[in-house]
Amino acid sequence: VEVAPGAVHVPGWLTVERQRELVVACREWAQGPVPMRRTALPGGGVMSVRTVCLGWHWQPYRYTRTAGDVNGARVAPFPQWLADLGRAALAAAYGEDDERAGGYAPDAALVNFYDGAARMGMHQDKEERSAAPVVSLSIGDSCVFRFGNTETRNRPYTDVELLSGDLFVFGGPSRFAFHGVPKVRPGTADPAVGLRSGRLNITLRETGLPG
Ligand code: MD5
Ligand code: FE
Repeated sequence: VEVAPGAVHVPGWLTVERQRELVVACREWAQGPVPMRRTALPGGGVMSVRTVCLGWHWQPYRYTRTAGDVNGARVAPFPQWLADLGRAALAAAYGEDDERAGGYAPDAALVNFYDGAARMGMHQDKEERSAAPVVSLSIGDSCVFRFGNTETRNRPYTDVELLSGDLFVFGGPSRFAFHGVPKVRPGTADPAVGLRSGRLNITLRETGLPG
């Protein structure tokens, strides 16, 4: 389903088995070398979402190899199998023959955990020096995903319900649109995916940074 040019929603793309495997992987990544935590913001606030990164560490508002804002450790490497999953995701969203899928080489993942009260305010992802698409996978509780415009964090925007197993790809003119998560729907997850509560979101990006 194309929500906007380059923004494609593929409901139910991940099988329950694949979701279970990803939940297990996220549990391991959350242990470290850099633990999953709420990101501190420069103004003194703290995000309600908990995050752990692979490949490159995101901190407001840049990518680094080490987590200077957490424990100073180097982030875990970005696994090859996750890049393969990213290429399969683009092929599913854009079509098997689309040139954007084969050349996709994501080198950073942000794994976000939302408890029932977590939110993400409207923002743009513009720390990447690449216009390559962002791949987003949702697991666990469903949420309202607010997909906006490139000009302002306000209207017009479209609210999309993201369910466990859904794939969303943000490319082309949608890559730098404002977006956020105004609401998580506690208790909506299928117990079979193995998350007791909350929502996991795995996003894959090309940073465009050297080596
Ligand atoms: C989430 N995460 O559900 C979302 C999914 C983040 C974040 O927003 O920054 O970690 S990724 C949604 C996204 C990424 C890049 C571009 C656009 C949406 N977009 O143009 O709408 O935790
Ligand atoms: Fe974002």
